Amino acid sequence: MMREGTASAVYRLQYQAPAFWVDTVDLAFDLDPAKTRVLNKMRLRRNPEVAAEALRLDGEELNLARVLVNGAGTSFKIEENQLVLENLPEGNDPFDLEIFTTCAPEKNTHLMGLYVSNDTFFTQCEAQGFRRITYYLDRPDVMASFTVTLRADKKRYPVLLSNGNLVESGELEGGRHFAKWVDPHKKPCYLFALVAGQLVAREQQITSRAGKEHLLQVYVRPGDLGKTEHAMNSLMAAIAWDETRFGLSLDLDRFMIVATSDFNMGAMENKGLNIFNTKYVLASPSTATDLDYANIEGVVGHEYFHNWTGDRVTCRDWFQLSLKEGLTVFRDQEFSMDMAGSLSARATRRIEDVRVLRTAQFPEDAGPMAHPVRPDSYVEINNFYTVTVYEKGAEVVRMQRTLVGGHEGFAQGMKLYFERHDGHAVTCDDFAQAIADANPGSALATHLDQFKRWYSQSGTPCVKATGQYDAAAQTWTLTLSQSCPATPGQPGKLPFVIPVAMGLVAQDGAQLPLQLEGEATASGTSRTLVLHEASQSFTFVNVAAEPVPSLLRGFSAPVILEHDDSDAALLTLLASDSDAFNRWEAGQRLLLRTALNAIASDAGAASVTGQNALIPATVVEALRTVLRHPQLDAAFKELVLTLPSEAYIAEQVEVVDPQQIHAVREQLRAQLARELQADWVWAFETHQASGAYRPDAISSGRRALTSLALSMLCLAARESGDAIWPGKALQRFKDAGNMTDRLGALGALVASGHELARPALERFHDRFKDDALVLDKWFALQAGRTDRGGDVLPAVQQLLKHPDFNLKNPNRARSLVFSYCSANPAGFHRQDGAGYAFWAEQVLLLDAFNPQVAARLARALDRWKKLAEPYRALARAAIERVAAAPKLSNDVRELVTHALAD
Ligand code: B3K
Ligand code: ZN
Repeated sequence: MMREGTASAVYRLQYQAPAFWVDTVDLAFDLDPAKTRVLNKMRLRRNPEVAAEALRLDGEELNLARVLVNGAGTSFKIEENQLVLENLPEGNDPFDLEIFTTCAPEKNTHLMGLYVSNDTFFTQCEAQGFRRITYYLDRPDVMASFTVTLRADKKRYPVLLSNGNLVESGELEGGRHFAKWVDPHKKPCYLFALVAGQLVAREQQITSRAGKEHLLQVYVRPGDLGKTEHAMNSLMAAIAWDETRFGLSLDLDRFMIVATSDFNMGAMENKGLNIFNTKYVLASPSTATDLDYANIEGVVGHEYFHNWTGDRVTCRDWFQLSLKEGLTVFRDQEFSMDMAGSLSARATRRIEDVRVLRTAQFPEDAGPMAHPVRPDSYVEINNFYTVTVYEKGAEVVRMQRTLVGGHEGFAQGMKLYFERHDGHAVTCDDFAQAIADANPGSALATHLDQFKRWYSQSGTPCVKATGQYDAAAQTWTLTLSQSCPATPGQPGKLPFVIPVAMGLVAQDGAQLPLQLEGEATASGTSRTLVLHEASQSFTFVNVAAEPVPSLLRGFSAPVILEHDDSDAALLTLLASDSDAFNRWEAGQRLLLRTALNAIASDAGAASVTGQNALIPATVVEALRTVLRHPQLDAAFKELVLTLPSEAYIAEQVEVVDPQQIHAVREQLRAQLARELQADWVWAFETHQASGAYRPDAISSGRRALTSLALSMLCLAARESGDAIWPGKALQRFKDAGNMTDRLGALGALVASGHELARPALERFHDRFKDDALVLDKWFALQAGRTDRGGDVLPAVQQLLKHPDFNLKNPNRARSLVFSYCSANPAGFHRQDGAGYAFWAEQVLLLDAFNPQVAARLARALDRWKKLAEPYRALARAAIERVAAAPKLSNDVRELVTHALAD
């Protein structure tokens, strides 16, 4: 059902404390898919600090049967999804409120609130799903003690779970049974959860460093138990990590994870009862790739870390979402880095995180949905679970760590944050204040107010760097200037506080000791400059020869760095920078430069299979050196040898012709395939992983490099017409001992457009047709094809009719529709606009039953204004078609309204 009318915006500055507090909630559920009864008994009291007559409780799609105040009937009214009670007892004494409602979980296609998947009940309450379960003060600053009783048919729903501790369970009449759960911690209702169904669990008893016993459980459908080992290992590792790194221990006797195959997002951190998309739980070597294994570790860590950063200390209001999300992403990134081990494996993780930031968040910050890390207004909060709030938010936390001098100071800040705010709902300001207060005298404390502009100003700042060498004085002066483009609602910006980690590299590759003017001696070869004015200069002394600057090491701030180093300087960094991130970055900049030059001169207009040598020979040689390097990790090599994505290249040009960008990138790929052919053969043959599958950083790096080599060899074979490598790819596809290698080989065949791809795809389907997560990969691979001269749409249309396709399942929808619209620019941006028409159709179809998933898809055309004609006009028409639909959710309406705004 669609909400009627258009909801209005909510503003951060209009925050008001709740007029009532809820002390306790006692919920009793009689679970039935068609009609679930919910008895909600609350103890409330007035908030003496807020003068309000009426209690307004949120509720959506509920059937209200009874309202009692202190056991007696009372008058009430329903006003726009709120239950309004005006005749409440006077004074500040607590009173009892009992509300009896019913709802229909089996009809809940939004997958928000209480819903059914595979005859199992699940809930999703963040951000505002609890109001679809019962009338409540559905806001994160109302924290209450929850008691939950679940009653259901015992045979059909043998497992009954909710947050906290199981205090009682037993039989009821008529084949029913019950379980009563008490959560020892107060929580906002968005962290409430229940699960009921036929599930089995992998269990693990652990003793924490503090000496406490805990039971860990991972619940899945019968048959999937064998795929839960990695999730459980990840959970144990996350628990140990949080104790060691931050002194934060598990505060529950029992911690549960439950997997469901129908889920709008990745996972949810409900207190003690995390609910996960199966994609982030289930893994076996034969069905999951290295990426899946890494994602499971990251997401299990992320949700577990929320137990403190999110659950114990939560958000005052939803504008503060990054308080928990930015911080928790930062924590999961650090966890994954620590798990990766070696220095170079850590750098690999950092590169991957920065890639996400630059290919997804930077465009968001430059497009119609640009918003600050702490937004100022929203219509639908679900639209603000964005890469800005999450990934840029994590960078804002990372910069705070840098500005207090590193982990020690940051850990002190976290300690103070919990001392001050444990058990409370707070703001982003409270967080930054705690980190700064624990580090008096730090750059963060000195510039705190200005630093907080990272929370309030949207847009990606640009830092322009120029270096001036004075041979006579032996000084090198770096001038850094910052600016930030206008974004919707923010025409002008004030300077940010930008930590710029840097070093100087000699022409021969040596890392130079750094001594700033005024310093007595040189110290170290890397340091962090703090740029806080519009423009600042830093002079280094005792610099014997003109150095090559390595700026923004480790990507120390989420900015666009403009520095016109020569190719020679970038080649020096690629060969010798001690900072692995900047080493990679130097290679990417060389390749990007090549791509942009080719685009400017329209070299991509030549046929894709043409033999244009666009990449300078020196760069090809440097890449060969990296590929053949005896010390570098395979994972790092794979990142260096992978070209910047089409989406990233598109962000660097004023007017985007997606087909031209694709053609140019394909030319570059073909050139690397051709000119490094012997090296690819060598890489393929020498990096074969042997022995049993292990998802560690070293072995997954070897697999990544062999898969890249194989796809390059198949590409080169396409040009030369040789059949050996496609044949080898098919053989590898058949013989592979794990999904990473199998999918890598299949991907290489598909991308090269070889005729062997078709039977291989059929074989893959036959073998994995009963495994939903693997089938998702099968759909995604085909939707992402670019080998047909951009004509993949007919195949996508055909796949929509495939008996295994189901738009109602979010994972499946993502695997086909999103893979095509959001991850295949060459297939999607067609001269005839048919890709956009398809997009509009799918957005509207999805919106009719799942607005949240529809809204995600709606964002695929965010950057339409940047497109060249005819794409631009066709895209606009498609967005207008969606905007003109007679029925539209607030979710999608908010996005298309932004997209079409001037
Ligand atoms: N907090 C949830 C996301 C909820 C999304 C609601 N639309 C998952 C996470 O970030 O851990
Ligand atoms: Zn999160």
